[in-house]
Amino acid sequence: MEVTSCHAYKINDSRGDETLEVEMFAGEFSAKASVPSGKSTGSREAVALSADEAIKNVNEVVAPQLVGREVNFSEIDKFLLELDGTENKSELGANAILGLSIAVLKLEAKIEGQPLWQYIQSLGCSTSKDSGDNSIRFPRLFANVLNGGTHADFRLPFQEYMFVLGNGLNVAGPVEQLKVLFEQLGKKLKKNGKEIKMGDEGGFSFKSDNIEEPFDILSELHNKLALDVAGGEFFENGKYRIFDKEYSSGELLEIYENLVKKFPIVSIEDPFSENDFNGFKQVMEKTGEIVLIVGDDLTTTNVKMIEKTIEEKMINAVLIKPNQIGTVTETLEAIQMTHKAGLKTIISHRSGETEDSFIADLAVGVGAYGIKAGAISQLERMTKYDRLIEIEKEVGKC
Ligand code: 2PG
Ligand code: MG
Repeated sequence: MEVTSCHAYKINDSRGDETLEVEMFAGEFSAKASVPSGKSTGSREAVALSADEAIKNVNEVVAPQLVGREVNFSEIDKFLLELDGTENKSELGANAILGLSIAVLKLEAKIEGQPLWQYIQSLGCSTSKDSGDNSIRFPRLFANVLNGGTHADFRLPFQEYMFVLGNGLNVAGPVEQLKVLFEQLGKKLKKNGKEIKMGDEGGFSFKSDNIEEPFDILSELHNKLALDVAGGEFFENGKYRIFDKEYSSGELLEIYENLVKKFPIVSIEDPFSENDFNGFKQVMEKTGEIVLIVGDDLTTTNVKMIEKTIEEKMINAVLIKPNQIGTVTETLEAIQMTHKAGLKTIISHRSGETEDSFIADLAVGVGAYGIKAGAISQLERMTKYDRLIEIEKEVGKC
């Protein structure tokens, strides 16, 4: 079937910032996709244009050339990359390209009459494929509960404090558990007399001048904690600044080693700034046996960086964000490369999210180890959890 029409228009994301939604048609079939945006971005990410520019590019540049083409996401991704012609997608905008890329994949799945996760699974990036095991895996929830860094007014030192829930076999149960834990955490913070604000990803944020305090609170409620440090956000002039004190990379490493000894931390994302390669190597050496060291700003869903950082033993897991790279094809290549190397993927939302639940289907479709979808308090995050639960039901019927 061929694309019969396609257009983009403006919507608002969870921060109230403008972004775009793309709608694509093929005969009686249609699909929509919208694009999130990040605040703590890596310098190697593909370039997003303003919503107005991206929409103009979809409607005036791409759409006229898209109509009449076969609904085939990998062919259309190739066409988009050629039309853009830049390394960082700055001509059409990575946001314009991603909206189109996801929309065409969704349309293709609809035409094939398959749920999106199943269609993605058939593309063959799943961890289970190589082992010959065809069972469906559900991602563990890396669920944000405390927000800090640039994602919150009260700047807790690290950007995201998460509970890790689930074991890869189911999802509705872990979501229920998360709801209970999130409520308990809210009550506990209030009882402790904390002034609470909501951060960008829907987690709580409070004032603290003690690095260990959030871990003390969280570890009383749950025994698997994850962190997104977003190390680049407090890196200035070669030093890491926490509570007005400066730390060298080595001193920050000691902080992590102590935290890992003292608290049930199972995963640390971006512990250092994106160019502090030595910091990553050191933390892997010291803690990589027991902790996931996850690349995000370091790797930016880019196969070149993933290859380099895996080879040089800087990470043992990769965060996957489709909008860091711009097309579904390249996102799947990044996932495939990570899985082939025997490492884990965590599929992630952005801090400015939309109601699009694509990452839930992607996570199940590729058999990702985890999903980072935010706190259980904003609609833009809930749509991902709700979609995972829906997929669990669909799997049951397969
Ligand atoms: C991150 C993300 C998402 P942002 O750093 O992992 O949690 O934040 O979208 O602001 O880059
Ligand atoms: Mg991150």
